[in-house]
Amino acid sequence: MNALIRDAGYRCWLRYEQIRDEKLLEEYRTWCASVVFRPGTPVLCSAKEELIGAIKSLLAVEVALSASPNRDKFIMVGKIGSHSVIDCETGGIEAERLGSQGFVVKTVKKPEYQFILIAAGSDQGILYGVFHFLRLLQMQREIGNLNIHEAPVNPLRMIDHWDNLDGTVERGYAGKSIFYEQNHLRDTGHRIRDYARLLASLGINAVVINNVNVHREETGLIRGRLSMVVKMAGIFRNYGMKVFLSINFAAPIELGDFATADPLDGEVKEWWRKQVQEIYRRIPDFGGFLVKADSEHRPGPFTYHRNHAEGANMLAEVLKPFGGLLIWRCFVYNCTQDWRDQTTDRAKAAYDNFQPLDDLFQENVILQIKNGPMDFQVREPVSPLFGGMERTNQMIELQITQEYTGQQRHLCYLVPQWKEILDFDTYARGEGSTVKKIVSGGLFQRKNAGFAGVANIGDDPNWTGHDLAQANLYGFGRLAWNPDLTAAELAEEWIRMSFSNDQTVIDAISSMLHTSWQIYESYTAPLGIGWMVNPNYHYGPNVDGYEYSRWGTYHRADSKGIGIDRTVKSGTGFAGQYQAKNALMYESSASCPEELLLFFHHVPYFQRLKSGETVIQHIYNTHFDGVEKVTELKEKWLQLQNLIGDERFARVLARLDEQLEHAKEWRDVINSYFYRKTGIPDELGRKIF
Ligand code: GCV
Repeated sequence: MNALIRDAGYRCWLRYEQIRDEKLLEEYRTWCASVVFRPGTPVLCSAKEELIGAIKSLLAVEVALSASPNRDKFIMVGKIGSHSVIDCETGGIEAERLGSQGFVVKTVKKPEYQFILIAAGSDQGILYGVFHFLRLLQMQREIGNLNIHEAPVNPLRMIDHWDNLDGTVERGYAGKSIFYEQNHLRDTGHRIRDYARLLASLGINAVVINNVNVHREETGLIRGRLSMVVKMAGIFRNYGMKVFLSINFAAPIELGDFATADPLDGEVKEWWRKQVQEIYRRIPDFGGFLVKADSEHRPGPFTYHRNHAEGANMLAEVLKPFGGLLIWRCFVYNCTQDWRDQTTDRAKAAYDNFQPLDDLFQENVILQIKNGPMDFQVREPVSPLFGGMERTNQMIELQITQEYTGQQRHLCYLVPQWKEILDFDTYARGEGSTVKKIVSGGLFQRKNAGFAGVANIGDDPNWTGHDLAQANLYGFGRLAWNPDLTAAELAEEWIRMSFSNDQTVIDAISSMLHTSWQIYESYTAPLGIGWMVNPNYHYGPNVDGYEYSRWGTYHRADSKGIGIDRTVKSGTGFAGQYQAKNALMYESSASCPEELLLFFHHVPYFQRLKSGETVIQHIYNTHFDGVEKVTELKEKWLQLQNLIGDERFARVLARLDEQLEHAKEWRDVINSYFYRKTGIPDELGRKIF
């Protein structure tokens, strides 16, 4: 059956559709019909299978695989140091430039033969090089004069799964877990393997396979159910990825061995040492642990009056002999705190808890810091911890799954948001101290650093529910490899590989993706206000709904004004957690970026914005505009009716219809709430329900 007609979206960006352009097809065939490759390890076998399978599918050609050149044009794949031809061609490249995971893709032209060389110093590098080459073919790029050297900017490029052993996925919007079902591994065969292929194609090198909220069943993954982890590690290993586990800090109690989990208790540490020893005996390349402690009712060192460095270091020390990492989350706040008093502020909690501990963490501890000080809202400032801890390893945590950004029912391309965050200048070491330079380890010369993204996939046939949400997984992985790639470049790559190389399709989907985040923001929570969602499941408009709003709203709207005063002068003092230049910028409502105005300031509804409109009118306008813009998104999509397959066309259209209805609901609920609260009518006389 024609794949364009029956298309579940399963192949994502590894579709390898046959190229139709005859000239290009011929040109590619002359290079690709012969491959010189001697794969001797599982990772290299994965690379070989991918390469051969993709060439066959893209070019409809049989591939001759050999150990040494026997044609005048071919592809040669191999490790630097394994073949004199490869060494000769890569001789001038300093090993440092490639690092342990980089690669070379190069067209070599000799009088007697010509070939495309894919070479690296490691198996992983070769796998990434192969995927890069296949990306070029899928994007129909010229391959006759290649000279590409790439190495990942970030050492750790990790996907965090919030999957539970019962098969549910916390904040999952694309079906059930692909890993687990009723406390067993679901399918160790094709689906997890295909997922590993998708991740490896982006350069992901680490996967946390269970939820950071570790329930009793998942606690058993370190003991009792370890064989499940062994199996998963085997699948991911073949694609160059290490497996990590989220652990329960109180596991010694939870598993019934002790009455305490005090990190300074020698027996507790010994207990952890034994578990870790056994894990490494069975999984010698195990990555390490991820810990959510003292947060949202999770146990942690505070119970024993210990700080987070004491908690993390105990675990880091037992992992260290095996080369394991201990990733400790900074999402620590007291969700039961009554914050009616004007100085208590959840936004301050992470910095208050961790900044004083700078320099106290072991070398194999990495602090995993959410991009913002709150919790993955549609708009937040950057967490002041970036740039606030120069002597501690840090990695950024981004949420690919769209908890607060439309739950994969609304289109929201998150790459532009992430780019803003990564390019934010913290000024920690003067101008140019961007977040991306901190989380790469570059700015403060840290070896352990990187990116983590909370997965947005499930067992829906298309992995992400909304077909266009695949672009977020793609964009995350590519940015983790190279944060300098632009949102536009990434969108284009993704569209070309996932949909078509037709310019009309590229232009239409690019424009939909690029506008989508701001559209979503406009009809949900403009000016940085956030949180106006239904309790617990965090979907749909409810101005006072958020569960921890029970002691006073998160937006502090009254009849006169709205927003949270986070200034040092008169508010919670959060603005003062930034380096001076940013602290000053946020302190004054005149210099505070308008999109964050209500995050930092409580302002009267009649305050004028730069556009000349009042805050209240801006709220009304954006909500009306947002709905209009969703209508335009839908119109753009309708233009593609005959240019992409019917199934994907229909699925996305259904989501856009749903989005339009929900955008109207947002508009009406928010606007009428503020009208009731303020009594101020819409200047343009529109009906506010
Ligand atoms: C895994 C938010 C989410 C929780 C999530 C938590 C976290 O609060 O709503 O579901 O828990 O963040 O990141 O730990």
